[in-house]
Amino acid sequence: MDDRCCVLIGAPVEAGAGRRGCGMGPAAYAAAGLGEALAELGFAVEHRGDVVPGPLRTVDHPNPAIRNLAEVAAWTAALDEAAFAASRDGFPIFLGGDHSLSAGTIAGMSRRAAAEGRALWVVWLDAHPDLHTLDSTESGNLHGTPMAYLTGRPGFAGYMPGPDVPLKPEHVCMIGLRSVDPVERRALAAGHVEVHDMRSIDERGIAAPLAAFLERAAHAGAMLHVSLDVDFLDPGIAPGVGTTVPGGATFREAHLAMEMLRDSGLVRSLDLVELNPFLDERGRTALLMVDLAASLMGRRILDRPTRSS
Ligand code: HAR
Ligand code: MN
Ligand code: MN
Ligand code: MN
Repeated sequence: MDDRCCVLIGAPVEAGAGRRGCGMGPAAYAAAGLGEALAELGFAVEHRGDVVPGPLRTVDHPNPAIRNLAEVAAWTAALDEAAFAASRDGFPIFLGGDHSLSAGTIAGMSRRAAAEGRALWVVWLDAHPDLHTLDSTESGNLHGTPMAYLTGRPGFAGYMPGPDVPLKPEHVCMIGLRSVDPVERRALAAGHVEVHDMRSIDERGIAAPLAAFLERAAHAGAMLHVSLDVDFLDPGIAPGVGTTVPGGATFREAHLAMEMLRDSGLVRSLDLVELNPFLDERGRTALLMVDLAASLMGRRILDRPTRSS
């Protein structure tokens, strides 16, 4: 793997979200200058274009609420392959698209880690744990399910393609939670996922819990994946998302998390998810996500371009 090469992979999936618009994400990241920002940091940037999902296999599920299961399953299989392949060549950045895409990208990265004799660990930055199963989702929006799929909760077999190498819940750290459904709360209480909700960030800050998780990951020789959902951020700074939840991370909390993740040296891949350009205001959410990605990829605070507003 060439660690000075960045592979940009479009994942314009919106079948998992409750509203349209996430499919425009990859174009918005291009317009917001993601490629240029990475090149400025010294990366060779490979634009691999948009992943194309395979043919739909119609799958009926007894839960009548579920929407677009065949589409999400097809995206998951294609993104699993794309992630496994891209991570051989460089550092993949997956440009969403709604959060259902992480079912594929993280499964593919988990296979990559296994191929290198390591385990994949995940930092999940989100207002939501996305821990619904196909049986428990009431909204039927499958972007609320990838973490259940990835950690091997029951009920996905026969409907979804994998995952070949499930994540261990104790290798997952969720930061920023503030919208958790009762079923998800029970799953978190019974499981071993590390959770730092916004109450805990308010009280302790973001640095201490993240540093502790990164130390645990480093000690284990982990390969780390970061999944950044726009709604991790406070809607006041990131309005371009379909599921705004008040009380999210601030500008500096988010940048500090990216800077610390960078300094860990463990991160091998990144999802940028849930950007909805149709709901954005003059590109500000897209620009902020690009800015955060640049921090994760090594832009230091004193190198930031100055901006007046
Ligand atoms: N838990 C809710 C549901 O299942 C909301 C899920 C929203 N998920 C995202 N990604 N926007 O985090 O419908
Ligand atoms: Mn999410
Ligand atoms: Mn979310
Ligand atoms: Mn372990």
